[in-house]
Amino acid sequence: METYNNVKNTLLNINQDLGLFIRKAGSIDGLSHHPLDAWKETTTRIHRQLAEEMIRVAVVGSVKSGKSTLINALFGGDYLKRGAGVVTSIVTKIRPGDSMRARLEFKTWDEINSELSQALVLFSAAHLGTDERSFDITREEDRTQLQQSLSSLNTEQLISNDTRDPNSVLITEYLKGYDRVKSFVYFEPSTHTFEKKDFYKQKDFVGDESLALYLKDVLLTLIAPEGFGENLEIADCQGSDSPNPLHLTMIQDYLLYAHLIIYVLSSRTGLRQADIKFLNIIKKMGLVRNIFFVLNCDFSEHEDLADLKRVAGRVRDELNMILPEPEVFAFSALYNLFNGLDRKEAPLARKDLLRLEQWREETDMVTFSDRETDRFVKALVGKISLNRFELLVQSNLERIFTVASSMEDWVQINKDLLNKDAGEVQTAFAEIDKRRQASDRVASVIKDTLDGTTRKLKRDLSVDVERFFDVQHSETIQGIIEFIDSYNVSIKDYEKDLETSGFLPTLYRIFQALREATNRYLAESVNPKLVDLVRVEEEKIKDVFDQVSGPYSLMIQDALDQHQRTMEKLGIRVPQRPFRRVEGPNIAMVKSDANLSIPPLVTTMRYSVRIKTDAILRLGFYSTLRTVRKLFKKRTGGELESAIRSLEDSVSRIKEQIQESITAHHLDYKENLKYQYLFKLVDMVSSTLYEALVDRVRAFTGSLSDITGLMENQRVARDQIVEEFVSLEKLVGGVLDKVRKVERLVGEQGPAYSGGPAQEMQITLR
Ligand SMILES: Nc1nc2c(ncn2[C@@H]2O[C@H](COP(=O)(O)OP(=O)(O)O)[C@@H](O)[C@H]2O)c(=O)[nH]1
Ligand SMILES: [Mg+2]
Repeated sequence: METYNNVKNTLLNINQDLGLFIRKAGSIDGLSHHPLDAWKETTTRIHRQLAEEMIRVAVVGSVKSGKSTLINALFGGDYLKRGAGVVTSIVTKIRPGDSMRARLEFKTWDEINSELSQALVLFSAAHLGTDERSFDITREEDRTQLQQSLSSLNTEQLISNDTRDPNSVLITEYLKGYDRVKSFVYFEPSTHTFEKKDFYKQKDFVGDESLALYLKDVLLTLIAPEGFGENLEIADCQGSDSPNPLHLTMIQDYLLYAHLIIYVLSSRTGLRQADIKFLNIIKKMGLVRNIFFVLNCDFSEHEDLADLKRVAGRVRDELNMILPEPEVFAFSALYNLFNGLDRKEAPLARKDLLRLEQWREETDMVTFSDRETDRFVKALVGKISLNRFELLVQSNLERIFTVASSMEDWVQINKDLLNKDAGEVQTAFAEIDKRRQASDRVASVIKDTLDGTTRKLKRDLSVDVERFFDVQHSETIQGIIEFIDSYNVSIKDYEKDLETSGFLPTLYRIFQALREATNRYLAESVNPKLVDLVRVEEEKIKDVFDQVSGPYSLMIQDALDQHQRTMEKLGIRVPQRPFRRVEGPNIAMVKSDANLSIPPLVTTMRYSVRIKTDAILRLGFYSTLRTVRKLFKKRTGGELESAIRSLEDSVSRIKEQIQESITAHHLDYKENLKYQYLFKLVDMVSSTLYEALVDRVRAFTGSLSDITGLMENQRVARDQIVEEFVSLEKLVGGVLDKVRKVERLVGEQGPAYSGGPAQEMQITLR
């Protein structure tokens, strides 16, 4: 066996044979399509799984740690923008393919407007001096007005605590990019593909904040080094340390589906506070099992190899305190990238070439880095292969085997029946009909009890979910409420703002600070708990169905034994093969088959839309906005005091508003989680198990009665039909041979695969 791709292609090939079988069998006149339809559905699913299912690798780490550089080095070219910024932290996905392409998906105008309206909560009131109304960026008037109010703000108003107010940054960038991007954006989702010589234009797009902001998704297709294979997605996830908690949440959403995390650290900085925080979040989300750490070594930063090793040792020790036995690889991604390009004789910028030459002289460090790079690539490819085998090959091989064996039985039974005379057939039918009734009963018992199990399970899950989201008693929801309550807004700090900017802008700024802090709390404390809840519930689902699949399996085995005996008695030869226990369905597989995913975590942050500005501004102060400013100029002590009191009052109303809208929003999330995810998953797992069980007996008894018609009506054509069955028999026999061959290969190679195939790879990483 060469690589995973060969196995995959063989499986696809076998699956095609199964499809051919179904088509041929379907063309035999007078046959019922009953078992055929079920097989067809299965083969379609297998095809989709094999062709589309991705192994996902998430590359994460602080800004400028070298994520993009590492991915570039892996793919051997400067494809991703290095040193990109932080306003937009879009997840860039890279998949191997046969040509270079960049597919940019744009947000819709509605999505953009909704994002802007969230940023504009209280902003308009504070800066436009007008009432809130829904903002529409496509209206020139709205843009002009917003632009004017932005430029009327002084720098002091835009910068708080040394950082620019993230919402005005967002608004500014959106306005800045509008003209250049408007021809790409529509009310419907739209994409644009850059390819061939235009490929690199994507870098201008992604690298420019004001354009990148309009992007929803970026997918690059790159020619991968041999050995990477297909079905692979590597994601450049920037933003784990972004000041905007929404970015962190976007990464969390990706991590939920990642099979492997590559965590990049820079040797210039080592492990930083932001890393520790993020790693703890990953840990809370239950995702620490598959992490590789890359310590991206800057050769220029280290005196000598000993120094580099010291840093590596320290990082390892520090990581060890967060998670057990971290796998750390220390090498220079930029050196690998430059070196790879240089060896491919790709032109390097003069400055880069000079750096490369300088680094090459550091032979100790280069040798060390090369060794570590090899070790990393081997581990990476090994991990990917292992995942592929577990996720794609093993379970699909099992499915293919089940379908093929059923087909084999079905052909055998039909063929033998066709060779009997009318009397014998009559007897056979009477017997088989009895068997069919018996297995129908088994099937319906299974169905009923499974339905019962499903209902009870849903009730249990519902109780857990309700408890998690309960407004009064849930630790999580109460945690949010308490967090907001205890968030200390020291009005004193805002006195100066009050004087310079006036009442509403100050209120706006307090609101911003509070909302950012709340979002951060949601991202860091609530989302991990939510993910953990889902994991626990999925485990529950798995356990329940694992438990019931045992007894059901026995029932099926029993029914099958009886079928076998009946068939033998009737002189129908059915291939003997050992009974394979029907296992509880693989949850990951069911999820992917049904395209199920939990409601995105980012949606938990869209509560702002519910905030009622007028409730915050209800105070008479609002109407006297302009006079207030004047009053401050006079600095009458009593008036300042009353303004401060009003501010305090408004802050508590802001808090209430945020609390209310978050609570309401979480109720929505809860409903979605239950009905759109968990319940659907339960139903899918249940029906998958049912199908798997009943499939086993279907070949024996499924719609055999139809063959009576076939034989009576078409006695003349009988020989021809027998021939068709013989050819089907050959086809399915061939399939089973191939399946056994692949099984042997996988059996031999499977476990060794974790370290095996790297030798076959010609990754040009260095
Ligand atoms: N000197 C040096 N610079 C590096 C190295 N790796 C990355 N860089 C530079 O550091 C900057 C940030 O790297 P980038 O890959 O964009 O980081 P990201 O934000 O994590 O994607 C870029 O300008 C890179 O060229 C390295 O090993 N040595
Ligand atoms: Mg980057």
